[in-house]
Amino acid sequence: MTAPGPPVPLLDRFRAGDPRALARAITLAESGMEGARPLLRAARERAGRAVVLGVTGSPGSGKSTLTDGLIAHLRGEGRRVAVLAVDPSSPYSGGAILGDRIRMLRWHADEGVFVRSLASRGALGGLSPRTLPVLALLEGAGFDWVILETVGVGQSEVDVAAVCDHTLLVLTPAGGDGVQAFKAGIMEIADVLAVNKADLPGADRTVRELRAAQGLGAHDAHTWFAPVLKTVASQGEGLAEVVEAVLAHRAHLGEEGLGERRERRAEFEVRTLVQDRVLRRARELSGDLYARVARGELDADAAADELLSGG
Ligand SMILES: Nc1nc2c(ncn2[C@@H]2O[C@H](COP(=O)(O)OP(=O)(O)OP(=O)(O)O)[C@@H](O)[C@H]2O)c(=O)[nH]1
Ligand SMILES: [Mg+2]
Repeated sequence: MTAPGPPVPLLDRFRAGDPRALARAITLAESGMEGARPLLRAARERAGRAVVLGVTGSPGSGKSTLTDGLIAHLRGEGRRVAVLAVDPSSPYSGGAILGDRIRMLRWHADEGVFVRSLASRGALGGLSPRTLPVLALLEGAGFDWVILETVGVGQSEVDVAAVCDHTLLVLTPAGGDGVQAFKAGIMEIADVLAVNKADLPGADRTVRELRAAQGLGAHDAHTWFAPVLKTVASQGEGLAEVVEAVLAHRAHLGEEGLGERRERRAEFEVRTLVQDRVLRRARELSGDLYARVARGELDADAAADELLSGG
């Protein structure tokens, strides 16, 4: 069944940059409504101007505080900023949502700031299929910066890196966070590293360890070494340097590199949708298929073929 398209005025208002039309468009996209599609196409036609920055890192490392500080800094330069916070209600965040709400409230009256939270997480632990269309809407809505904040647990930080132009990894001096990141292979996804809570002991050591670790990887003349910066997000310290580092990475990527990242984003979006549909269909069609595989009546390959061919 095809739902009716959005009334033309919504599309016009979205094109004109009306924040209420954007909010409505996001609601449509989030719930996977057909009506979102013309809006998404309109957004895509104008995408490619915004700096799309992913902010990820361990729970409680200060991502939201830092994002808020980035908004303040960028607003000071007259930039328009949109923030998409994914999964702020993760069990890892504890009571952080209320703090986030209060923090973000101060932007309520500022038309140059748009903040939205999505509580959705994908079936495989990463970004949900609904996140990407929302990101695309924000990208096409005329913001100078679009920031995607998500807690780095498992697949999600890898996903963030796959869908953004730049990835900022937020670490802290506590508990050997830097070394952990290196061991877990997370450092490779970072274009900029912030050692936040640099007011706490051990920040300089963490920075040194991270820089040393970076030198160990394979590199050549074109390798981008993610700048390792100290920040005290709660005091707004080091944020100008973060913005500078992101823009330096943007210059490093150049038009070609940015085009590749946009394509990667589109690929990710389509792939996530395919994955979602296939898994949903597999659930619908599986019947006693798994039981038959378990009993050895059918091998797993044949079962997969059966599901993909429509049962
Ligand atoms: N000492 C210190 N505390 C900080 C700093 N930045 C943030 N915090 C505090 O760290 C706590 C967590 O900050 P958030 O910004 O909510 O961290 P988060 O990474 O968004 O947390 P989740 O979204 O729950 O993963 C809060 O109590 C902040 O006030 C900093 O630079 N120094
Ligand atoms: Mg947060």
